[in-house]
Amino acid sequence: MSHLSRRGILGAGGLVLAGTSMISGRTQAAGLPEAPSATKATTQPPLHPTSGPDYQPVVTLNGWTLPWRMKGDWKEFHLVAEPVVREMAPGMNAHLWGYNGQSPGPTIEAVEGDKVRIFVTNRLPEATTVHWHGQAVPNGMDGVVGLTQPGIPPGKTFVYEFVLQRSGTFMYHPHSDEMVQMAMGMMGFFVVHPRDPAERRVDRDFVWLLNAYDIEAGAYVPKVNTMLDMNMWCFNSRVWPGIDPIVVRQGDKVRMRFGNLTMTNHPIHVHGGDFKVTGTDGGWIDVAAQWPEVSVDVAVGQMRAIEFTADNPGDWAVHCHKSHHTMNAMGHSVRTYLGVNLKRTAPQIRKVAPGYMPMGSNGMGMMSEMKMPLPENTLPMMTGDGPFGSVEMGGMFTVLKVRPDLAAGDYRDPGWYKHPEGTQTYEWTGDPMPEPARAPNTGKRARETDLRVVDPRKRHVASSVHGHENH
Ligand SMILES: [Cu+2]
Repeated sequence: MSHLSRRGILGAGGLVLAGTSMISGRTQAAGLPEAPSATKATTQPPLHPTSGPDYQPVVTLNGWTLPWRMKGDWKEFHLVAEPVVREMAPGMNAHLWGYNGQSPGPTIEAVEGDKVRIFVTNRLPEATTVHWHGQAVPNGMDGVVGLTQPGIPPGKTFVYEFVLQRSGTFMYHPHSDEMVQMAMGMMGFFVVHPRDPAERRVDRDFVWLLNAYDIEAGAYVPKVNTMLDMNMWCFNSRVWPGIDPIVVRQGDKVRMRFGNLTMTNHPIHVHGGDFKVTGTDGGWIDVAAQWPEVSVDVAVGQMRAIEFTADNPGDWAVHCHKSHHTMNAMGHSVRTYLGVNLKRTAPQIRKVAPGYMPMGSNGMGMMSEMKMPLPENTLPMMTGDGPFGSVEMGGMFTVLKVRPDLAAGDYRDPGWYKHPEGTQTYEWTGDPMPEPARAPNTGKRARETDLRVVDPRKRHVASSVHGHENH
């Protein structure tokens, strides 16, 4: 917890403030709990319960868990909606809206049957509310502006009180100027543990939100009117290589929970083996009905929990399978030059576009190693180094690190996996290879392509280079 400024909250529950006594009714809520705030974007250690039923607390990827206090039999939390600066990866800060110093906000964690009282202070320039996504709450606690409550005006604090009806995976987010407030990063996870400590227990339980932003190169504030064409596809408002590794001990039973608050679906793919889908928005799936997968599609507004035993040591990629979602800031209008002889075409293009730099005719993998000048506060499109060079990824990507001999509760990055002898791909240096079998009737090999270079100011063909056969 070293990165958290606790500002008065001493532990995860059990703290009774001096000078207060049990009083009933509305005045029981008098005396706001302090609002702790996170200052670093690295993954914080889980917060073990110090009172009530035991549970295995969750680890919020590049995030943290909100401390609480007990007041009588109420578990009290304090969320502060406010502008924040979020480091999305080293080299890029986004100016977002969030809760308690970060976007996403801290994970709220409690136990089935708990009475929770959540104070929400609004330090935004406009009204907000909080909706407890998936929770069965009294209607007046549902947080829908205009429908179930007035907006919380700037500077005011509202109180939400409800009893947690079931265990499972939930989220929270505003239901007030939603398009702007969610595009600015206002959201968080809400995990409810079973009352029976043995029920559905795992050794490591990771949570993160799938979220996205459109932040122009060199800018800091997201364009809130973008619906789908985002350029920052995030796990918890972080992009690779800024996303921490998911560290587990070989043999551990592991759970990962995802919630999707973007406007498109994300098929989350986990390398290294298969898993079971064990939880959906509506709760836990009976063991007999859990289905095996290697990717789980998380639709808009959905939560999914997956579980597996980490029996395969190594560094395994965990990522969204939409390949545009494992990229950082990229220009979607860049043309495809695969197969184009840019050496011959580039001089023609430079006549109409001085300074034009030809690239992409052999694919774009090399771009991850090119040191191109970028605008301030802009990340390369694909980056992040592994032990064998650039990983050529960005966005929704991180690494599941399965290692033997970790201590329980040790989440520190163990470094890169050392492959045992004879277990890694290698270059063939033996006899020359015979011609491989090819699909029949394919005709001629692909033609090399040239470009017709058109000066848009003149609207006529400035130059044309004819294609030729590539023998
Ligand atoms: Cu995706």
